[in-house]
Amino acid sequence: MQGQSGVLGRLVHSCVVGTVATASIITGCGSDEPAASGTGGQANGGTSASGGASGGSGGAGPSTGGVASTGGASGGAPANSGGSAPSGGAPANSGGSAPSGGAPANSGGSAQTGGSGGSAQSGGAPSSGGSPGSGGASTGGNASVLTVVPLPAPAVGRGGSYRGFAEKFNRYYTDAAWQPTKTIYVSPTGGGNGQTKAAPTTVAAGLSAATPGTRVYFVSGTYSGCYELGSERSGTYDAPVVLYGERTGAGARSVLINCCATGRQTCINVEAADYVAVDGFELSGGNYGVRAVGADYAASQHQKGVAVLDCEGHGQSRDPFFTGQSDWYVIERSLGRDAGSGDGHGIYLSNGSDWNIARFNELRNNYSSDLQINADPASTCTDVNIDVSSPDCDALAGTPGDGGRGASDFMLVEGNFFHDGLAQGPNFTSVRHSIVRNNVFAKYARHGVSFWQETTNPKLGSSDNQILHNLFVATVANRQMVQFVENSTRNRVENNVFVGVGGTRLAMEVDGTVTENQYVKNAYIAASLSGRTAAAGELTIPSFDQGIFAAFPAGASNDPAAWKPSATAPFLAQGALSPNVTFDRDGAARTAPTDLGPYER
Ligand SMILES: [Ca+2]
Ligand SMILES: [Ca+2]
Repeated sequence: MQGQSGVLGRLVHSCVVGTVATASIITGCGSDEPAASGTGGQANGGTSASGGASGGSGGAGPSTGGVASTGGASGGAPANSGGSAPSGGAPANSGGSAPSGGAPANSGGSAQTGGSGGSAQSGGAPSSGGSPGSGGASTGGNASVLTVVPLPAPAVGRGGSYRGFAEKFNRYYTDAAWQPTKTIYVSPTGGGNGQTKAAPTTVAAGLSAATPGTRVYFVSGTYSGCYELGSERSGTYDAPVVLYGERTGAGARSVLINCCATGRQTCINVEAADYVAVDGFELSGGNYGVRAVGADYAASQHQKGVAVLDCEGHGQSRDPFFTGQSDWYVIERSLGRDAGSGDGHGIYLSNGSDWNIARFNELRNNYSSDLQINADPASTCTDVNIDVSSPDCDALAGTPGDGGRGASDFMLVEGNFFHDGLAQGPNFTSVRHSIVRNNVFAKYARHGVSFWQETTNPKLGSSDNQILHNLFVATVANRQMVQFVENSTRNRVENNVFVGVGGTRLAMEVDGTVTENQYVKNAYIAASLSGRTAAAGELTIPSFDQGIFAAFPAGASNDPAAWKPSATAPFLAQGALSPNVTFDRDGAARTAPTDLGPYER
């Protein structure tokens, strides 16, 4: 939110949304980085809210249960999650028997032990288990992370399981066989009836005629304006509304929208409309490229099923891609660059959204954190008089009731290329039970990735996440490549590569509130640790040799392949193969023992 909250006395960085017609509270904001980093992010909320409901119950459901690959068959099963795959290898997820719902007893069950035996993943099929929302069981020990699916397939197919929940994503994304029931052609000038490509109508006419199942086909050209779909233009789970930008014969985008300069200045705004897909647009300027928001903070008021695919947003003063209160959102194969000083995030997922996917995107040269996931409990809870320690604020997504507005759960951040940021790397702020894998995080002017939060409620720490097979690169001194602070605990950090360039750099910073992270087989190359020491079996390599990468220095390149390992990379064939990360960033099958980092060689 904007810094209106004098009570908190926060130096909130400005990231307003401008005039919001239907719900002025929709903003999604929060700070850009932890105060601890010392670069001017504000301190946490500092309210006195923490006291209340702690005590360990209620909140976060199941333990993270460790990645299936760890195999540890035993116990640790959270009291009632039901999950925790019996050693037989039954998928933890299906182990369901989702207890009716009582709040999951604890989140404590040590992640370390919770793993499942065998193929949690392979078997872990579709949510046989606890029905979504039935209380924790669905994540059951979380042994099933989520199988890596190479492009061009979607991360999850139509009707499949996503982290133990029946998927609710946009069908245009999950179902390649889907066909629109109606297509309306539009062009910059319009003039036709819209029924054929030769007779396109105006964008305004096309959008106002959209109903579930409609594809609005933007013919090649340069458009000037801002376009909006409101709730009356919602699609449905079975019949989405699709905004499609024509491609050239070679498959390149050929529709450019130059954003308007008035009002919200959003090229494409999806305002409390569900099940809208936006595919194949270049969006230039304005405040936002594609903005997708729900109706209100409460989970039941969130938007559902927006998909942003193969788009490019650049030169927005705020964010190329922005969401708030938007569940089951996907952004994939999109480029967000050159976001400006008004907010400056390449992708911003805000306001306690859950079940989001950010996959195979490129973010570069953005003014602020290139991926900002901020659940915004200050905005979604404190500012509207909801205690941050109440289930309304901190409940795990999918648990009974309408809670969890101040936390973002079950996010998937996979295969992205984050690089050459003008400030800091991705922020995971009150982000829980999420997966971050096969990404490249290379070079920031400030520091790298942060797992943290803005409140004093320990349950809102960025906890129970899986950080697997990523590459982190830093060139600046004394700024961490990744940070876990403010109760961002019970995270599993495995098979990652940390590289310092130009001298020994700080790989990781961990504070005293973080005591239950697991660190397995990470490689630290010219990279130091703060707050912990390397675990047994981790690789510590004192100096960096640029020959370990395919094409170092990669600074002039926007090709992530520059960061592939060479034959001399010291982190090849070092890790245990996880059934949950069976493919690398390029879709190549991983083989045991697996190479650390995002690429298998
Ligand atoms: Ca939530
Ligand atoms: Ca290999």
